[in-house]
Amino acid sequence: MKSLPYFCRGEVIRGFGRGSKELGIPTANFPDSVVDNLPADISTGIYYGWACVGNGDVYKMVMSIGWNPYYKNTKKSMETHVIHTFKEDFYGEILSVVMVGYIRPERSYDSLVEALITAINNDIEEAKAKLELPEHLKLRKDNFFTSAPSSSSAAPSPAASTSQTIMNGH
Ligand code: ADP
Ligand code: RBF
Ligand code: MG
Repeated sequence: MKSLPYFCRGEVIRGFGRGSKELGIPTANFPDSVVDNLPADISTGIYYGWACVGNGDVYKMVMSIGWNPYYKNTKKSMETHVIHTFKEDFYGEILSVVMVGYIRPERSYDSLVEALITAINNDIEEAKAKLELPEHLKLRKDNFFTSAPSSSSAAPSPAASTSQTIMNGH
């Protein structure tokens, strides 16, 4: 996929509230403005990469892009599970992410919520391992994460020059 690594950011909005309640895996949802900006060659499915909330630390993440076939959503969504335990929700804050690799397509899992949870936990383990590769570790330190989220002066870093998208979520 030539669009990876793909950098983007936007405000964390409310979804259906299902991630935490039904799956035990909270996902920070992006608004349509971010979803609609995805390059055409970023297919739906599960990705891994790095994420930071506001000006906070950079953590590993897994992201789901698509229609959540298990729940038969009609709108395409982009949801990030940050691999870190936060003390509080962060609705309304700016989430910055870089997607660095693809894991798998979304599946429906025959209505078994346990199967979906197991799949997501496997994704998390795969993301944790893959992100230890030197080529991925270096992106954690990318200027993208240290530039002020809403700043218009956030210039693309060399690593990001082909695929950076800056969105301030407004
Ligand atoms: P929603 O449907 O509104 O997205 P979720 O149940 O998926 O609800 O919960 C997502 C919210 O949980 C995020 O918007 C964020 O405020 C909070 N949250 C807490 N910890 C995390 C985490 N590790 N990763 C993603 N979101 C988290
Ligand atoms: N939803 C699906 O319907 N099928 C999937 O295969 C699927 N995989 C996911 C993998 C990860 C790593 C994450 C974070 C979410 C995934 N989801 C999938 C989305 C899940 O259904 C969604 O986060 C919840 O419905 C809460 O919005
Ligand atoms: Mg969510």
